[in-house]
Amino acid sequence: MADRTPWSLAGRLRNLFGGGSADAPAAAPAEAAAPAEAAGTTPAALPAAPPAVPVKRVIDEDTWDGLEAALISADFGPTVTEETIEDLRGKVDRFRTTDPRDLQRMLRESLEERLAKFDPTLRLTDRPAVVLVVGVNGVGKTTTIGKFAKFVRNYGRTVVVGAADTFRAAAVEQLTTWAERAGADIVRPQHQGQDPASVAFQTVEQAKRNGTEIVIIDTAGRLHTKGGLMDEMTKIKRVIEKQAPIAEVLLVLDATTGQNGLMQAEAFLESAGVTGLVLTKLDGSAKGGFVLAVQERTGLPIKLIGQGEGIGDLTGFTPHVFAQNLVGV
Ligand SMILES: Nc1nc2c(ncn2[C@@H]2O[C@H](COP(=O)(O)OP(=O)(O)O)[C@@H](O)[C@H]2O)c(=O)[nH]1
Ligand SMILES: [Mg+2]
Repeated sequence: MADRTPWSLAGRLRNLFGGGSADAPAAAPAEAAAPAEAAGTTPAALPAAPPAVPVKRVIDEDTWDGLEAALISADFGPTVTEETIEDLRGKVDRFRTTDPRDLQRMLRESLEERLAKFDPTLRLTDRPAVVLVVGVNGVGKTTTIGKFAKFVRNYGRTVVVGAADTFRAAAVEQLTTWAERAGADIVRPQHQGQDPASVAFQTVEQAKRNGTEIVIIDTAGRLHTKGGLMDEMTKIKRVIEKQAPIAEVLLVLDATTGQNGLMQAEAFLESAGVTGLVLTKLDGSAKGGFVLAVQERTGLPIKLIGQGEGIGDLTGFTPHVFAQNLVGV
């Protein structure tokens, strides 16, 4: 993750605080992103580098205004932004510092502290460990499953994926391709539109028969009626639990849609018994701050981060690294 994230916040803060010099090597990630962007491998979501302005040597009201604007534009949301500024004003007073570089370091610490209040550990010790992946259409569920299957295969675990998004043949084909690439088995519906719960059931059944260690179930993201969704999720969970406990229910959120995406996903939060979040598309996004807001809004830990469409573009979530990449020190 460290060298992949094009954090626009870090760039803005560098202008504001004057970080990113030799004594702040962690600012490198923001710069490392530039060649990929130039080569066209990163969506053109990054604002052009702001013109060089003389960096302030002391913390003044302009510094606080600039910091507030930077946090808001990085999608921290008004609550986190306000609380963070208040916390930092208190610290700056207490430590009697006027150096903007101290403020930048305090910001990193403050964000890291908040990010670390949630436990990002994936619970995969059951055998089989059943992981259900939910979320609205297009957020990256199927892609995440492909990457996640590879992620656990790299640790030598055996994996079977279940194509319980049964309504579109293309969805089954997409998952089949990912399973092949990841070296995972797949259970497909016998016919289009087969009851998703029965596919989930058969997947867990096959895992138990073959001694497969990890089961990952793909689901449809249709937000038909809330009641319908709730019924479908309850049924899928119930039939799985007849065979094995569910280890994780991962709600996938598209980081580029920010707070709006979270609202769309709220039905899943209520009905699916979510145990953790996956944030996707953080590669093309200037919105890293959403990460913090979303944990606090949902009370759920982020467990995985998707940063691209390649099979290796999934990592666990490390508050320290994340805060460092956000702030640039
Ligand atoms: N840039 C980027 N694109 C992603 C990421 N994850 C998924 N996508 C893309 O988002 C689109 C929808 O993904 P898909 O897995 O089909 O979403 P689903 O409908 O939730 O299963 C596809 O074009 C994916 O390639 C990511 O982390 N970064
Ligand atoms: Mg899908």
